[in-house]
Amino acid sequence: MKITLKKKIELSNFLEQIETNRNSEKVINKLDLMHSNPRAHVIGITGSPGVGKSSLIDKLIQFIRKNNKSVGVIAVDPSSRETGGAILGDRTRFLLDPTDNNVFVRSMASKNYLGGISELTYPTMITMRSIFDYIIIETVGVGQSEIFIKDITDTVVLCIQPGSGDNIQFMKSGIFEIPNIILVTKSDLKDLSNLTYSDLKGSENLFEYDDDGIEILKISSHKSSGFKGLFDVISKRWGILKEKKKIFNQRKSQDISWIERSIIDEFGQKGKEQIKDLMNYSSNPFKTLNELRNYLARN
Ligand SMILES: Nc1nc2c(ncn2[C@@H]2O[C@H](COP(=O)(O)OP(=O)(O)O)[C@@H](O)[C@H]2O)c(=O)[nH]1
Ligand SMILES: [Mg+2]
Repeated sequence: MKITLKKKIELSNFLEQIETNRNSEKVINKLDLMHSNPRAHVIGITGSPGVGKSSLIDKLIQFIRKNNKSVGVIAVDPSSRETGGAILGDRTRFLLDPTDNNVFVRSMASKNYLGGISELTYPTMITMRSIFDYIIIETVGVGQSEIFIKDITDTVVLCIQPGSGDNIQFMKSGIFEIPNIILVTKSDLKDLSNLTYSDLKGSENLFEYDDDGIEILKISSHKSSGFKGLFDVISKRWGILKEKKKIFNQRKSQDISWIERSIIDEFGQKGKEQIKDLMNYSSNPFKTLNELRNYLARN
């Protein structure tokens, strides 16, 4: 599907409305409508700062566009604790063609929302998911945000810096239960990346946590190598998710997590306890959350 300039402007405007007027009935209804019309495969890219996530996404954008598909990118910046501002270094890293309507990038600061992911990430993702063929969400791997990326994406890609202690550290923290795909980045650094790759391959059995297993690949953004392989793996996974209807259940439990996190964020753990028996979610997460919020505000 080709995206027109008009559509892109509409999208921008609606994302502004989400930021300024998230609890209005109009916005809630529109969000639920978009939620029930998903289109994209949502891919999360995470890993330590400097591992090469943004460079990789830049290449992925080009790859997707060459295949005539559309892509939306959400870059979540960790806010600096002191200033509350985002480190918006990523914005400039993507080499975008300003006349191409089939690419759309949104940067957001993570503020203090639980898990380091902005409270706006979920509604932004839902909106963009109904429009583009692919959504890519970049988050810095800082402990908890890795866990929460799983709550807003269909597929998690964890990037590992060659020669770093990343793999050992991740394994200790149990973060190897999170990714579906592990990428050793900067594979142009041959010796280091080969070493890290074989380390990971050697421990593969430790992180085959579900029946679909995990894919481990090497990639270089500088050499543009490994992207076809990555894309094949992404497509294969999408096929499995859809065929087994796993995607439906996975997204439904993500909706529930988001509702609960939003309640905790606003009303604390006590709020979550109060709504425990009221939670009977099937569809319309935004309306559901709004009703629960109204209930808690009254009680
Ligand atoms: N050698 C090499 N360096 C890379 C590659 N990809 C990224 N880098 C470098 O790694 C640094 C961090 O890259 P960036 O994409 O900003 O990482 P991010 O913080 O994870 O988003 C930059 O200096 C990049 O030039 C690669 O494929 N090979
Ligand atoms: Mg980056």
